[in-house]
Amino acid sequence: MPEQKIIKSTCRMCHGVCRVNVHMEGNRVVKITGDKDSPTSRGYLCSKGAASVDLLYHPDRILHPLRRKGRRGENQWERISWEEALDEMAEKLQAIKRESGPEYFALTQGTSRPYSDFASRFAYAFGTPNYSGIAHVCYLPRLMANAFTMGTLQIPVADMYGFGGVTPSCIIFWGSNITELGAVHGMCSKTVVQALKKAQKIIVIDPRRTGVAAKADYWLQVRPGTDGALALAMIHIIIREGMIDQNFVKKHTTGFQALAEHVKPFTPSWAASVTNVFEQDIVSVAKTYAACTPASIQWGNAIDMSLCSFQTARSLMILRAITGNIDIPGGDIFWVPPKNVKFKSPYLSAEMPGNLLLPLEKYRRSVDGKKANTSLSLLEKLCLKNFEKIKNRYYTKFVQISEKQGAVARMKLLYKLKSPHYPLLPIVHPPTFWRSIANGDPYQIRALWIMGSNPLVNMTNPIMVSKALEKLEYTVVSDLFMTPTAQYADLFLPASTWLEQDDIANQLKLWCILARKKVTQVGEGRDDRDVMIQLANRLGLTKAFPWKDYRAFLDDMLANTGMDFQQFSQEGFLVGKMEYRKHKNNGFSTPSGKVELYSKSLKKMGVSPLPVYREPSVSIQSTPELAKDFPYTLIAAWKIRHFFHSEGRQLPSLRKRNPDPLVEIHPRTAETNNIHEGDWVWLETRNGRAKFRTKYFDGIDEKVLNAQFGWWFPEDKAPEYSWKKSNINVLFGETECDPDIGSESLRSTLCRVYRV
Ligand SMILES: Nc1nc2c(c(=O)[nH]1)N[C@H]1C(S)=C(S)[C@@H](COP(=O)(O)OP(=O)(O)OC[C@H]3O[C@@H](n4cnc5c(=O)[nH]c(N)nc54)[C@H](O)[C@@H]3O)O[C@H]1N2
Ligand SMILES: Nc1nc2c(c(=O)[nH]1)N[C@H]1C(S)=C(S)[C@@H](COP(=O)(O)OP(=O)(O)OC[C@H]3O[C@@H](n4cnc5c(=O)[nH]c(N)nc54)[C@H](O)[C@@H]3O)O[C@H]1N2
Ligand code: SF4
Ligand SMILES: [Mo]
Repeated sequence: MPEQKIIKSTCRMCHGVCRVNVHMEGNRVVKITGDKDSPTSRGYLCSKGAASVDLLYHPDRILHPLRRKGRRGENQWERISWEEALDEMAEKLQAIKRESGPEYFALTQGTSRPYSDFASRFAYAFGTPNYSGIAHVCYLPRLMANAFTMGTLQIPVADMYGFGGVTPSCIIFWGSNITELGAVHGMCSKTVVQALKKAQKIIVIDPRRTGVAAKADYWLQVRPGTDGALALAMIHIIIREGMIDQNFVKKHTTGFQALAEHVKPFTPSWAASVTNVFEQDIVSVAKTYAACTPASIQWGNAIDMSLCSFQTARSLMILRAITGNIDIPGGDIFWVPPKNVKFKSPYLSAEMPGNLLLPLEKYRRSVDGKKANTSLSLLEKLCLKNFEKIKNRYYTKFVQISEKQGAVARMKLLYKLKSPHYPLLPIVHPPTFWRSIANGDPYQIRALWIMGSNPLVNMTNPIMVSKALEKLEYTVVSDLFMTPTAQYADLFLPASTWLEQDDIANQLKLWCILARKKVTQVGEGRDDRDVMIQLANRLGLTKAFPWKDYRAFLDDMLANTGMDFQQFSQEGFLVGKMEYRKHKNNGFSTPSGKVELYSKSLKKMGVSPLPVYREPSVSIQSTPELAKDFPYTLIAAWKIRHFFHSEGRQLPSLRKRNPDPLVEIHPRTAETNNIHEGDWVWLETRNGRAKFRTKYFDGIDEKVLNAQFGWWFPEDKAPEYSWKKSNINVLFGETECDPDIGSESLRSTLCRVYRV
């Protein structure tokens, strides 16, 4: 019998926040259980965490680097060594740099995973501005809203842990489904559930009657995509009723008078007509939120996916500020990260994402910049040249400024350099990025590295993404499995799972870091960060990647704590010492030092300085003619409890819990359309259709449908694995985007439904 032992680690089957026990027999992982002593998760473990063992040993995992043989789509591969793979890749990239310029290489990544901090750093160090991802529909709108309102690249978090002795008296769940999903962006649902039990008032703003909504004091069933209108009306009511926190507003905000004037037209009756919520309910909810302190807003991804995602997030920041709920015990707080940990988060450290490694003039060559391909004036050239010269001196200064004065300074500089179409998006705008590759406009990107992402499934207009993938001369995909996207690769680099990885997990938790321990190794899967370091060595980028390997990087991160990784992993975690009301001594990191209800910086960048509402471009209200043919409002963003995005469809223990792609439909709507529970139906827009199985749900409006996101079928035939069959993104073509930050309206479009 091999030796049995338990190793403590940190799960990463989602963003990863739960501490777990990894049960070993010799070198073999046999089981995962929750860790009762965990400060973040208190023993919690979800179905995905438990399925980690299935993932680790899954027979379809790719365990060696592969080079494509034959034509794309033939699914013919040859196994090569890591040395060969990295040599080949380095050679290709060098050749492209030499022949065309570094910007002809691009890199795109998925949601935050351990490689994240390294991916942008790698792109910028190589010299390309063409770095893209999914942030425009995930987290970034909220992050930027705070940057321009309170000055830091850190979003306020509902004080569910209650380190100050109290948890929120009033909790608004605003477009968040965390209790169903398990964990979201560094917060574990168990903590949230415990805080909910203690709250006096619970308010849910959601088009669907979620589990929390069913027990809430108020459930506002908003029409999808209209949260911005509701938020403005709530500001209106709170100001009109004199329910603001006078003291906080006076001492710590600017622009209150302008705000008060601005929101006058946004009456509850106006909001009622936009959101389909009763006027009286809007008034009651606004008053309850303002009267019940401390109050917090547990906001979710729904805010990030509309045509006014940034503006709506701004309104929610303002609601928190005018009610004085900022950084107080039980309110919406800013975590204090553990002391002395370097690069604790790319958001807090200006250095880690590597923006400044990119020669400044290169920003102007990004494929989504208005100035891409235009030549610089003599004066501009001179400025940039001098800027480059003094960059080293300036660099330190810049890092200091952006860390002290916050995110705004950093954004403004980037904006100047890149002049992007979407002024608040620091990375290349994803839909524009894929369109650029498909059309060779403004120039033809030649090589692409797709790092942990499945854009054929997670991007709108996937048909165009597939055209772009065909256009590329050299594509590298780093992943755990062959996916529809990976089938376009010339080179496949196998990644390691979390059980094969040492790591300092800090995914946006900020108040603590957690140790993840490598417990075993299956095949040759390699940590993505090691791959980047090894490639950087071949490409002469060692200044940006001075570490021998990523273990050395982890040691470096901890260098000032007096521990190395080995010691830290024995401790398990390191927590920051929470402090509340930090603004009392430090003010806010905005140009004015206050919460900017009115933002001059935004005005200068051509963005509305006060929050506004925009109706979805395709909706019952904005396109009534179209609604005759496509009568249902579609939410195309149902994240699934048992899967992380497009992952996990291969894992039997998870797939059996959700074997088919689902759409929620009201039973009466089903009846009208001659549809029964469990039927396969087509959802269709002007752009395309996809197949789903119906699930009856009377907690949704009769005119609204809610479809799962992320589907492809690993069991179906390669190379397509039926990625078009039930891919909700096929219903989106060229789509209008939020003019401020570029997000698509994934929470609201129009469709029809009929039986297959
Ligand atoms: N199990 C699991 N966990 C995950 C993920 C996963 O794929 N699976 N993904 C992770 C990631 S990257 C993210 S971004 C988060 C997302 O997690 P959350 O931030 O919780 O967001 P969602 O679950 O997408 O949606 C939350 C709620 O928004 C509601 N909603 C839909 N449209 C609207 C609208 O227009 N207005 C309002 N107010 N509400 C609306 C939905 O009904 C749902 O209840 O989850 C993370 N955690
Ligand atoms: N219609 C619609 N579109 C959406 C959304 C929606 O709700 N509706 N949600 C959006 C949101 S919020 C997000 S965050 C994105 C998600 O987008 P992504 O984060 O790109 O998620 P996936 O599409 O699942 O692709 C992730 C791939 O990475 C692989 N992988 C997992 N771990 C690792 C690793 O450590 N290293 C490497 N190299 N590979 C790894 C997985 O096997 C998988 O193939 O989708 C967005 N797109
Ligand atoms: S919620 Fe996420 S981190 Fe926690 S057990 Fe589930 S998958 Fe793992
Ligand atoms: Mo996300």
